[in-house]
Amino acid sequence: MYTQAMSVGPQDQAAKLQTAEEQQRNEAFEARIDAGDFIEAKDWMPEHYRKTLVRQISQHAHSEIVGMLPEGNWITRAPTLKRKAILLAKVQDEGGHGLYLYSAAETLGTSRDQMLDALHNGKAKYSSIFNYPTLTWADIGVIGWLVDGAAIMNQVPLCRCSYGPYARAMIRICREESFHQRQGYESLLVMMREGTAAQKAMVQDAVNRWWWPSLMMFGPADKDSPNSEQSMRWGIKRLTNDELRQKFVDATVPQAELLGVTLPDPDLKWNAQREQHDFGAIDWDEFWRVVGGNGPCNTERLATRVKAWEEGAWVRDAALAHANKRATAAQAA
Ligand code: BYC
Repeated sequence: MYTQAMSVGPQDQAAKLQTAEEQQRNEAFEARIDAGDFIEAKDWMPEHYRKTLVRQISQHAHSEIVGMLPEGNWITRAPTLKRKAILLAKVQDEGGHGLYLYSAAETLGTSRDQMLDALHNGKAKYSSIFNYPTLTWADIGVIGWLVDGAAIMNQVPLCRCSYGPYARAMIRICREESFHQRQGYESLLVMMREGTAAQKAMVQDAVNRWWWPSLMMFGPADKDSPNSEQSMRWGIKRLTNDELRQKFVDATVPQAELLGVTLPDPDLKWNAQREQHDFGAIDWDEFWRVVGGNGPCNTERLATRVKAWEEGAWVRDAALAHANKRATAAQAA
C-alpha cells in the first residue's frame, strides 16, 4: 500500500518546496520590516506588498499631476507678477513630484504607460480634493494653506516608508510642499491684513468650501479603511488616516485664529481631557461620491488629462525618434 507521502508526485513536491522557500522568504522579509530596514527595488517582497505600493504610489503620482489643473487655471489671472511667478513655480513642482513618483512606482515593475492607461480609462484613483473647482483667487491661497498643509501632514511620515525609493522621493517632495504651504498662508495673510472687506469675505468663502474636502483627503475613517491595517504592519503607512486627520485639525486651528478666519464647523472645540480638538461629522457620502467619479469636476479633470496626453503624442514620438537617432549615431561611431 502506498503511503500518502509516496503518492506525492514530483510536481506536488516542487510546489511544497516552493511553499517552504516562500515561507522562509516571507519570514525574512517580515523580520527586515520589524527591524526597520528599507526594502529596495531588487529585494524579494511579497506580491501583495508590491501591489499595495504600486496602488498607493501611482495614485499619489496621479494626484500630483491632476493636482496641477485647479491651480493652473489661475496662472493667467494671478493678481501680480510676484504671485504669478510663485504659482508657476508651484504648479511646475507638482509636475516634478508626479514624475519622481511615477519613477518610484516603475521600480516595482509597472510601466508608466500602464499607470497612465489606468488613469485615462478611469480605473485609477487620484485624490478626491482635486475634483473641486477653484472659483476665486482666494482658492489658490487656501489650497496652499489647507490642501498642501494636509498633504505635508500625510507625507512627512511617508519619508519613513519601508520602501526605499518611495521614502527617498518623499524627502524632496516634502521640502517643496513646505514652501507651497507657506506661500499659500502668506498670500492669505496679506489679503486678511491689507485687503478690502470684499477680499476678506472672499478668503472666508474659500475656507468654507475647502475645509471639509481637506479633511476628506486623509481617507475614510480607520474603521472603514480596508488597506490601513496591512499597510501599517508593513510600515508603508506610519500613522492611520484618523490620527493624521486629528493632527491636521489640531495644527490648523491656531493658524486659522491668527489669520482671522472661522473654520466652518460649529462642533469644532478644544477637548481639554483628550488635549485635542473635537470636530463635527464628515459627510462620507460626499467623499465616496467624489471618489466614485461623481464630484463637481471629475469629468472635466479626466477629459483635460486625456486631451493633454493625446495632444502630446507628437512630443513623445519626437523625443523617442531623437533618442533612437543618437543611439544609432553612437553605435556607428
Ligand atoms: N481620494 O483603505 P484606505 C498633493 C481610497 S497630492 C481618493 O484608507 P489607503 C498635491 C483609497 O485609495 C496628495 N481616494 O486606503 C498635489 C482606497 O481605494 P483603493 C495625494 C481615496 O491607501 C498638487 C479606498 O479609498 N497624497 O498633495 O490605505 C497640488 C480606501 O482607503 C482617498 C497621497 O496620495 C482620497 N482622499 O489610504 C497640491 C498620499 N482616500 O485603492 C497638493 C499617499 C482614500 O483600495 N497616499 N481613498 O481602490 C496615502 O497616504 C494613502 O493612500 C491614503 C489612503 C491615506 C490617501
